[in-house]
Amino acid sequence: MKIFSNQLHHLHKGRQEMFRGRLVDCHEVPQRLEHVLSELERRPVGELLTPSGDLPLDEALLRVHSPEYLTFLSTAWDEWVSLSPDNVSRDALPSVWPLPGNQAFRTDRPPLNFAAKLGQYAFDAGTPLMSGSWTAAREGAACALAAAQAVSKGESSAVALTRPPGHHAGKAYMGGYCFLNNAAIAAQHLSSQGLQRIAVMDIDYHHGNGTQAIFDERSDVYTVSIHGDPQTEYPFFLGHADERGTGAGEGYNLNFPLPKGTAFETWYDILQKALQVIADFSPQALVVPLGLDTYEGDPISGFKLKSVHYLQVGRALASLRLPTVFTLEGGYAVADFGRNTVNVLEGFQSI
Ligand code: OKP
Ligand code: ZN
Repeated sequence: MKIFSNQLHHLHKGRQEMFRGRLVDCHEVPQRLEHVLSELERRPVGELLTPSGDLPLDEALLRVHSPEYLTFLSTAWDEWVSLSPDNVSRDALPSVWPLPGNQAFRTDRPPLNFAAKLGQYAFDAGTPLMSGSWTAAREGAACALAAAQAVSKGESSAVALTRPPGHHAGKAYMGGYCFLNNAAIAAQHLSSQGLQRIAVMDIDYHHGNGTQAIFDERSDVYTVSIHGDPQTEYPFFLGHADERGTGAGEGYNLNFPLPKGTAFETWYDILQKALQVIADFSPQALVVPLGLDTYEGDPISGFKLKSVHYLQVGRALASLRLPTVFTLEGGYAVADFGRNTVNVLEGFQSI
């Protein structure tokens, strides 16, 4: 198992996020990844690597995200600072949005104002954009691309230790701590290399709205997600069981929303069901957006999995016997995050 990481993730270190009506310290912190790396030192499950500098990263990003959005991300920090020199010590958070639907604000006249632009490209106020966000997100995406490349060249599994996470980011939007959709970048790379059927099994606590939306109209990438019911859980506006895909993609998305408070036994039954659906699709590869925020100790989530259960989760994923790419998503019980992540990988390797 090849494991890709990059120390440049440290460049993304948001200060505060809007959470339950006030600004609180960010949950998605650099120490998360340091805990994974130190646990991997204690319990090596694979070869630790840094992505090579000559990956075709720009092409890979453009196959998933719009050029306008990528330009926005790459210039946002400079634009923010150019508004006022004081902004150097402040993160950018959106505060105004073109609410869609009946109220129909105009989106045909792209705003010049930076706060308005941020509202155009971000769907929540929980995702601070700071000086290093673009570089860190890009290097995270490079890990995802390198992992997908390793698998497409014959490696049986590879892990991208991505931070910031990615599964909430859409073709042209950021949100939920995510900027670039690492899992989609990995899946798209496998597709571009000629695979005709790829499955995505998202096991983060939160619905992978970005990944679902990116592949919504495609029948060659089957997206499956088990998550907290969006009626009560973030991201609220997507992730219901009746979302089965659109057009040619109809039948190639499947959501398993579960109530907040769900414990391992119920969750694991659903995982088995989801994996059977994936097996019936007979994919040639699997991408797993791996969130560890299903953990009982997670401060912002509501499932009740215990550390030991993650070994079993890894074994269940491995039972599909598919070339597999993992991307790292959520998990905010920081001190236990390394153990839980490596438990999944160790369980996976044991099969
Ligand atoms: C990212 B990932 C609710 C605020 C929720 C966003 C959670 C993002 C989770 N008031 N904040 O899927 O772990
Ligand atoms: Zn999550």
